[in-house]
Amino acid sequence: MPTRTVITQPFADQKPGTSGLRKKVTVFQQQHYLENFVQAIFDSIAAPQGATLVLGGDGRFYNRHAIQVILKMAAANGFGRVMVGRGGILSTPAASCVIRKYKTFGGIILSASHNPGGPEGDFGIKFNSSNGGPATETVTEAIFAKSKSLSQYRILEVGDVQIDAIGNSVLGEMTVEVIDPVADYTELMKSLFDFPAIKALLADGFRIKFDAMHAVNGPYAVEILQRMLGAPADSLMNIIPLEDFGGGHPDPNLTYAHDLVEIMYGDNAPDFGAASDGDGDRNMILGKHFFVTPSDSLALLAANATVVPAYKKGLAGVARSMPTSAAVDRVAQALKIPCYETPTGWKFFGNLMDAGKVTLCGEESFGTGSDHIREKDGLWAVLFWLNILAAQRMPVAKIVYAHWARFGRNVYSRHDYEGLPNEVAEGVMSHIQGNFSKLSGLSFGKYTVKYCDDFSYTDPADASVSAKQGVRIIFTDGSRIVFRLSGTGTEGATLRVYLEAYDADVANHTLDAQLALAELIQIAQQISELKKRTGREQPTVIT
Ligand code: VG1
Ligand code: CO
Repeated sequence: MPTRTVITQPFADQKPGTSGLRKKVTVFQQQHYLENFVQAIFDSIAAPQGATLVLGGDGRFYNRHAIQVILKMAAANGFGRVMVGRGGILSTPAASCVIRKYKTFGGIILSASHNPGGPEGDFGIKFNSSNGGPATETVTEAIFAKSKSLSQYRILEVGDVQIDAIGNSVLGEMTVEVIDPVADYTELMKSLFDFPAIKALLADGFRIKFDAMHAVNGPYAVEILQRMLGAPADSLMNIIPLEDFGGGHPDPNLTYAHDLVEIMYGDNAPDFGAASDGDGDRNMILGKHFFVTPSDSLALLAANATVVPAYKKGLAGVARSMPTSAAVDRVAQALKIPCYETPTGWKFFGNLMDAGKVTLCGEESFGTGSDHIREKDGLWAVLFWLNILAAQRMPVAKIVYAHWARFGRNVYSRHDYEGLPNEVAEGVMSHIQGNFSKLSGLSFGKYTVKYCDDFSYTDPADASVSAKQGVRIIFTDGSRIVFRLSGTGTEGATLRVYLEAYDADVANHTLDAQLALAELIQIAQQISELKKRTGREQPTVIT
């Protein structure tokens, strides 16, 4: 079959962000745009002739087209086999699972995660290495450098390959193997958790509600929660994956998962509620009339890990991203295990896990995971919670209160200012950075600034340095304000303000995080001149 070498011009804007290249679908639809980036990946990863690649995505608009392009390019670039999820579908955690299980060279995941989909929405692509995790900073930099100098790409000139039935077909010298997107992941989950205990919990009338948000996790949830664990059909909602997620924003938080939130805060609310995002790697956990912050969730999973068969021997260590609250640090201290602080994005956890330093990790942005794969994992977190609930047989809120009573509470909130002009957002950041020396030692009411800095991280595995990962203002009592610019947005800039205060005496204080953090929110405004500089009175999203 003829391989065509296409002469092309490089694009200047293919810099991968927090997790891969994310752009508007219309940007990806430019001639050669997708092909260039795929060739930049292939040129940077030095795959041996005949290597195996895993390929799949969250099923959003443009997924099917991109799958065909990548298959034809993989064949023209010397790959021997591509394992593709049926229909081009693989959740991010399932892709990570398949890459590891079959010891493949790596994989390409098509997703813009929690960003909206559809012709006017977003698309994304990223390369994961043989450990199943997002490519390291070094590889990502190489891909970006290559994308800026690329002058040609190779593609097979053939018709489309069938991807809707399980089995093998041939593309040039390459085998296309269509796999069941759910089976390997399901088997892994079964090996980690106490399925009989969870099944018994559900059989005893414990009611759950899982919202797949019309995204990729629908079929996974049907198989695991409904078919294997026996949850009644009405425990699941929005389970049919749609190319535009039903017009919604597949981001499991209190703002965008409002259907579920209404149910969980309504009359006759179920005992447990959860949602996951576009590509299935995020999770939101709710109890009856109760929201568990992701930072607390991570801490709680760590504190209770030994009830889960896979973690019954304890944890090697834990890790959290810098903006994530220090709740898990307190658990690590009590368990006498190490706790690592990394920049935002999952790629940094993978190296710690490969080195055996960390078993559990998480981020404030509704991401939790463990060393079973090298991505965060939405359904895994749901099963972890159900396993704990099956063991403790207490309401979600009670479990969280008991945790706070033991460890104290890291009251936490994130305020996002979306769609700001780039120069305004950067102006806020440099204004704060310019005032570091003036801020140190300054007192604002009961809060005194201990120090401020720009977070920088040296990866213990490859010694790569990631600088300017967010501005931290740390107070003498351990409270923190963090300012950071998002690396996943596709329109203007998103400024994230992370607020955290430690409360040792939870029983006597308000549950309402916004109230409890009111003073810190004021200080954040004052330090950043946010209102004046952005003209915004309120954040776009509060989580
Ligand atoms: C956001 C989150 C970050 C997460 C990333 C990818 O990044 O804050 O914690 O790792 O999304 O998540 P940023 O740069 O916009 O803050 V997902 O579910 O897109 O893979
Ligand atoms: Co995601």
